[in-house]
Order: sequence, then structure tokens, then C-alpha cells
Amino acid sequence: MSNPSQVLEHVLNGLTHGSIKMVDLTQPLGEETPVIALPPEFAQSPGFTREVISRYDDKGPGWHWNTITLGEHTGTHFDTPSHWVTGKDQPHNTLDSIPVQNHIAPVCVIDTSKESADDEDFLLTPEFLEKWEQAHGRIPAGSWVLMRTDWSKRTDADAFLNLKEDGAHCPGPSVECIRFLIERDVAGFGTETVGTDAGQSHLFDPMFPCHHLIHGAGKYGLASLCNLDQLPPTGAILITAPMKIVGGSGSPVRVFAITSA
Ligand code: 23J
Ligand code: MN
Repeated sequence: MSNPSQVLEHVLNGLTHGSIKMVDLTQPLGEETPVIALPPEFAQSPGFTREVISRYDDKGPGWHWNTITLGEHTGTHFDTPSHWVTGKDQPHNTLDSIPVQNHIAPVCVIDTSKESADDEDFLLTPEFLEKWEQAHGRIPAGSWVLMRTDWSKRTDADAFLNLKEDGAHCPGPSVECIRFLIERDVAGFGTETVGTDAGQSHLFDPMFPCHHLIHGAGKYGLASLCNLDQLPPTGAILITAPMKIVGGSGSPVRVFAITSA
């Protein structure tokens, strides 16, 4: 199968006959979609709302359409390097300037579901990643690393955000984990939680280390993913399709994995 057109034909045949499948890693986006709560000294992002422009009525008898309002970082979404001050001078750092080939990449899935069930503040560490690499091979440069926590199975918004008096409690990467992934030269890091950083990461040094370090290195983030339990540890391909907003720091994204069934 050295002929590229045969490779593509093989993929399409596999999808038709069921040996290859697509997994949708995207949560539905609507008024109920939870949004991140930052510490109160910072401005907050609005969730999703919509207003009808017309709905088969006087304002447009034959058509229905809405105006939507939402923060760029709502629901299943893509974080660009320009989202963070550390990434503001990176080349191709906004949604309209990311090279299109960066929107397709191999994916490594790190299963921390047991650890995250036992400890809602579980942090992914380099030691955990090294053990994963012993079992599955070195994380390839240019690949996505997705942290499976099964957090997306928390369908109740309060349980998903898990806000307490001292802020949010949810798993995420440690500072050293992110340094390790940058050394591996990954495409980016993704999570099932509302943001790419752990709930208590405002207390880390640097604050929000995934954002601070990953975007500072020109890499991307994915948040509020689901269905990671349907992916193998290696071998799947991820297609990420955020909106092409001029100067955009992030946007809701449709994320598909292509994997063997
Ligand atoms: C702004 C400040 C802190 C965080 C975030 C945004 C996100 O998680 C986000 O959605 O990018 S932690
Ligand atoms: Mn974001």
C-alpha cells in the first residue's frame, strides 16, 4: 500500500465495512454546557445563549436561524498559543493562521480513570507517562496526548465543575508533566475536564501550567473531550476542526478520532 490513493481508498473501505470507525470526541454544545469558573478577581466567560432571528414566521417565513453568543472557550474547545501571554509572539498562533496539516495528528491516550476516580485532584506526572511509554512506546513528536479521566461521564454540571469553597477540584497535568510533553514535542494536550489545567492549578507555579507552558511552546490544547474510553492507547488519528476566527484564541471544536474498530 505504498500508493497514497490506495491508502485513502483503504480507509474509506474500512469505514464502510466496519474495520475502521470514527469516534466523536465532542460534547453537545448548548445552554446547559458548563463553563469554567475562574477565581473571582478575574473576568468570567459567558456560556452559550441564543436568540431567534426568525423561525418560519413574519421575520422569515421560510427559514429558521439564530444568533448565538458564547465565550471562545465554551464546551469542547481548542486552545491556541495566542490564548496565553506566553504564546502571544509564537508564529501561526491564532485559529486563522494554524497550518491546516496541524489539524490532523496521531493520538496517545493516557488512562488515568482509576486514579481520577480515587482522587479528584489527581495530577498526571512524568513518572506516570514514563510507565505508559514502557508499555506503549515513546510518545511521538507531533502527536496529541489526551488524558482520560472519565470526567466526561459526570453529566451533572455541578459534579463536572466540582466547585468548592476553595475553587474547582478536577484532575489535570502537573507542571513537570507539561515540561515532559514539551520535551517530547507533542502537538498538544487534551482533557475531559472544563479546561486543560487541573482544578486547583491557579495555586501552581507557574499558575495554570498547561496554558502557561504549552502555549508558550507554540502547542495547542483541547478541553471538555468525551468518549476517550473508546480509543486505543496508540494508533488512532485525531482530526480537530475549530472555527477559523480571525485572531481567535480558541473556539468550540469538532474533534473526530479515526481508529480501528
Ligand atoms: C482562562 C484562564 C484560565 C483557564 C482558562 C482560561 C481555560 O481553562 C480555558 O478554557 O482556556 S484554566
Ligand atoms: Mn480554553
